[in-house]
Amino acid sequence: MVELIQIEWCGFCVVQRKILEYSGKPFKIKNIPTTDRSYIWKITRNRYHQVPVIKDGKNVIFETSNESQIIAKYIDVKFNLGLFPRKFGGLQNLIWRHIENDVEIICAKLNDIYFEEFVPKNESLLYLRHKERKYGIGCIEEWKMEQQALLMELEKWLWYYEQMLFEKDFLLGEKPVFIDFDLYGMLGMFLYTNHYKLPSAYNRLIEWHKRMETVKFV
Ligand SMILES: N[C@@H](CCC(=O)N[C@@H](CS)C(=O)NCC(=O)O)C(=O)O
Repeated sequence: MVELIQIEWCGFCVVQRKILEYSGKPFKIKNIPTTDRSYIWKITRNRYHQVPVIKDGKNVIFETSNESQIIAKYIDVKFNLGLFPRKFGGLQNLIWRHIENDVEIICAKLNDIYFEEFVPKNESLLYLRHKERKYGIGCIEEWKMEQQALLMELEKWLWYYEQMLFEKDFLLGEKPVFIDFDLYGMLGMFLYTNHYKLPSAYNRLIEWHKRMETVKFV
């Protein structure tokens, strides 16, 4: 059985979790502490420390770059889900770059504003230190001050996706493909704290999101 090694609120983990749920096949979840990657380091034989990773029997699958979608492609092939149809080759790559860069960074900052609510107390120092080493001292306080501007920026990016849904149920057609799961994952991180909602004017995105909550591969 496939095992997903994850941190619950990480957008990239939500993507793979949702794909596995969509497949309808049983899978296991192993949550790891955000500040302790030793389990991943061990199973990847000292080659990787990020989440998500999946373990399928003896196979341990992880990404090799920010551009790769190795885990999603592995699950796609294993369960024949059709998430990477040839007709959308190249197009999906362009869109997932936007989702995993422009959309992801805003969702992550908006989520991190509330990190004290969901990161266990004994991990909060290392978590904060990790953020401040990457983004500079006081970054969380800065994002708190910029919260409204960040929400407006996210709304601007989400308008693209609202428009893509004008005449279809999913982003590229009548069935979900990888980018539907990718966007769902980043929004999963944005919505995780329950402090935010999708923009109320974006009816199609809201309907799409509801559809994604329950969609199953048939
Ligand atoms: N391109 C990778 C990105 C994964 C990623 O950025 N994971 C983050 C968590 S959201 C991570 O583990 N970062 C290293 C760290 O937090 O120490 C993917 O699609 O899985």
